[in-house]
Amino acid sequence: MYALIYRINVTSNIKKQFLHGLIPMCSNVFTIVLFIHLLLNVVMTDRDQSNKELVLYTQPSFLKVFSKDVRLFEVNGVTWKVKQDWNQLGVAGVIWESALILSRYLVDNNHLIKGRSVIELGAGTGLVGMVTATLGAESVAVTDKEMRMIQENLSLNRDHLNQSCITPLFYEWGSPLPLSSHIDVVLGSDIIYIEETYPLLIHTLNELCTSPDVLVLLSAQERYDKVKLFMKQLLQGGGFTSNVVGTEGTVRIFSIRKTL
Ligand SMILES: C[S@@+](CC[C@H](N)C(=O)[O-])C[C@H]1O[C@@H](n2cnc3c(N)ncnc32)[C@H](O)[C@@H]1O
Ligand SMILES: *[C@@H]1O[C@H](CO)[C@@H](O)[C@H](O)[C@H]1NC(C)=O
Ligand SMILES: CC(=O)N[C@H]1CO[C@H](CO)[C@@H](O)[C@@H]1O
Repeated sequence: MYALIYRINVTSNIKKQFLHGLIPMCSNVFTIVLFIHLLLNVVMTDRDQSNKELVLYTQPSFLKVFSKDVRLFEVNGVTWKVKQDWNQLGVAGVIWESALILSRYLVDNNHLIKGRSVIELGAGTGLVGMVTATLGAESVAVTDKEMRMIQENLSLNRDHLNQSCITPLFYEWGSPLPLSSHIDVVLGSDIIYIEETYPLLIHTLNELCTSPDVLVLLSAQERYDKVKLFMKQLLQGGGFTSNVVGTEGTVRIFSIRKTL
């Protein structure tokens, strides 16, 4: 109110001075806003370890494909739509080759899935879990610490899915399991990539594998020695055995079970 009365009373001379002062003032405000924006950007980028990891090993040629909004995949006679959101969600938002390869492996070996209770860890866009749900699984829990892509995708592909068979669940490795029911099969595609999470992931596998009957299938792209290191920790410290049951290009599928 005071400012309003002040403005009405200013003479044209003061008005001119006021306007001259306004331009530098605006540019100062702009500079401050820009600075805060940049600062936040640095803080946010630094906070997400997985985004940083990604930059190290992804070839630039991949990025072009990933930036497309919706990609179509033909698996098990169904055309799956997978929405990709590279900019907003980093690794959770793009579909990886190993997801396709694991999906196709499951289609070819659907006896491993039929009638089983399945959990997918680090599901990302949810393709593996969705394909699994069409192979006669009793139930499929698709889990990740980033849920938005899974949700969107389940709804994009709902025509192909039996809704009572597939459940999206928030789950971060190492934390208490998101479900109490017995699990027969654990799936994970391209989830071996952040060394700091290996002990958490191994802890989760230990919780899920209550006996050697529980089957774990992990697909992984060989990058540096990351996968080798994970397997070493899993076999030596974790009490598991592992066999390579499929290889396609640089992607391997590991069949893992708890030792007695
Ligand atoms: C490289 S992506 C693979 C996604 C998907 N499985 C695929 O193959 O397309 C790794 C996924 O693991 C998830 N992830 C990473 N760390 C996690 C953690 N500690 N707990 C749960 N999920 C995690 C990420 O959100 C991401 O979706
Ligand atoms: C959907 O899934 C549930 C739970 O696995 C199952 O009982 C039901 O028969 C399925 N429905 C169809 C149409 O396949
Ligand atoms: C099965 C399931 O939970 N589907 C979800 C897919 O995403 C939509 C929108 O985000 C949800 O409303 C559905 O519940």
